[in-house]
Amino acid sequence: MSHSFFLDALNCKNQARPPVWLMRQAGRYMPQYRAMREKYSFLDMCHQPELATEVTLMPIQTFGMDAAILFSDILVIPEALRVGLRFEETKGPIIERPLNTLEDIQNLPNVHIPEALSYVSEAIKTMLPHLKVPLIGFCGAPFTLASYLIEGGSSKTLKKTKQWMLREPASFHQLLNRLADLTVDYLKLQIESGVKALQIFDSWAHVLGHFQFQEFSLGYLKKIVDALASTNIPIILFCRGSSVFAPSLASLRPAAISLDWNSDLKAVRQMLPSKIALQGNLDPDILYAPNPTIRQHVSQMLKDMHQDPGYIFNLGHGIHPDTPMEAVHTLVDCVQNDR
Ligand code: 1CP
Repeated sequence: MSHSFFLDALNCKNQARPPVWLMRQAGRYMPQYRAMREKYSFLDMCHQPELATEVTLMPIQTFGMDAAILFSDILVIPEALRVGLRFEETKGPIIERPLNTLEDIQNLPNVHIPEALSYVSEAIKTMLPHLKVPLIGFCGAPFTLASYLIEGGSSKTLKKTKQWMLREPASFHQLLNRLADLTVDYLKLQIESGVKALQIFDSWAHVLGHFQFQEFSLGYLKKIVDALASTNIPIILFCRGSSVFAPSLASLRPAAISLDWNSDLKAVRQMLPSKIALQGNLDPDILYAPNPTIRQHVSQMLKDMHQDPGYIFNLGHGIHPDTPMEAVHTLVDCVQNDR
């Protein structure tokens, strides 16, 4: 692998232009991806190392981002717990046997992660020789995983999850603990297989109030970050809600915090310790705008973060499936060539 601006920025030592990659950069907005999905199911693409490799490489070959992200999903851990995961075209993920009671938690099978998720390890090892940029591994945060297991799929309000959390916090903690332990094993597997950085997605943390976040999310993120500290692999923490939770996230001393699009990058930078890198935070909707508007927003962010050695350009959340390809070309060109 050649010298990496991305890894330099994670160490807050980047002297060059900021690196750029995009959350969900491998996916449905790319015609090549949609063509592959005509032939294979999403889960087949996750399970088969050659297919996962092809999709991981797609955005790098097309746009030249400075980092690749493993093609997989946060829901592979629930799948390994044999709760009946499937993906439906219009509804997204569905869990056939969602958790309803403490007994359901206790009845979850004991899974040996290196065995159950060996296909992820194989995929990482298959793709590494083809990559000239660092590979980012990832997982979902325990709170976000718990929400899918309880809701049985996507939900806008997470009502069942919050009701369980508030009515029976002890059993909710049991579930979070279990998921945190599995996640540590899973991330260790990814590290041993060769990823160079990790991102933890707490995509549903924004439904939590301040004290709920401390109790039901942050403590488990800490457990994971602490368990991996000795590996020296940089960890990026992303929450929807990270604008609000940034000081709490910083208390865990991750390598980087990935910011949602609601706050002013410059202001958050001033609030964070200088040893923590900052990633983000363009509103993904801006990629629907005409090219000059995209350039104007990107340039403003580059100006705000000018010469910051720990800045990584990214969106404030995942790229939308109907984003025009040309908008992505414009964004990447603007960051890499500052024009
Ligand atoms: O660049 C990449 O695409 C990398 C691979 C990747 C990642 C990092 C995928 C592929 N999913 C994820 C993470 C992920 N998955 C998150 C966290 C990030 C985020 O908040 O955006 C979440 C919440 C999921 C769960 C999930 N998987 C959803 C969201 C549903 C909801 O509740 O809103 C969906 C639609 C999926 C399926 C999925 N995962 C990935 C892709 C490309 C797809 C689309 C599958 C398809 O129909 O082809």
